[in-house]
Amino acid sequence: MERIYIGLGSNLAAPDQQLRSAIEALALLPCTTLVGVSAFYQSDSLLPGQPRYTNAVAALDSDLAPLALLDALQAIENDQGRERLERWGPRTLDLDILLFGDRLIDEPRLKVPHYQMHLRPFVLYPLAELAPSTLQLSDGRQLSDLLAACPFVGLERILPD
Ligand code: A4P
Ligand code: MG
Repeated sequence: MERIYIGLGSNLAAPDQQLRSAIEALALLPCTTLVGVSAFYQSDSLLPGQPRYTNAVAALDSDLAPLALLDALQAIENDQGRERLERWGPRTLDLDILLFGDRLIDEPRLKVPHYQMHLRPFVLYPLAELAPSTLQLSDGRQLSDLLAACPFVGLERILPD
């Protein structure tokens, strides 16, 4: 079993509902237990001119191998109507593997830790709700240091209903 953190994001087609559906799908993954889900956070898109995003983080314990998990996450994205038209385009659902136990993964299809998580308050703050404050990433960085360098700006925390 490894502890895995997944970043969820949506900015199309009722984003909060997309996240709730995705969380139900994560709970049904084989060889996997859904351990926790953060609050939901709304923020402006990193690209101007796109609808606002809702983001959250989920914690899983899983025996799936990393690429098997990635396949399963992409199947959930596709089930929820994800169309990949342009990189960083608006999407009904984006599921990113943020951390996978203490693994450093550098494969063509999968880089872990997620390459931009340290820049993204909508990833770090929900992650901090679930992870121990002393969490060390597999590349040696401390979550507390990343949080200190990433102000809580532009985020609106929404309690799930
Ligand atoms: N891939 C590599 N590493 C990973 C990983 N750790 N987890 C590969 C998941 N996938 C990973 O992803 C492209 C490819 O990345 C996948 O096929 C997989 O093999 P994608 O989801 O198809 O494309 P994308 O999401 O458009 O690209 P990317 O780089 O994942 O975009 P991001 O980083 O997700 O950014 N603003 C707000 N407020 N909130 C957001 O969530 N998200 C984006 C998109 C822009 N602005 C945003 C938000
Ligand atoms: Mg993505």
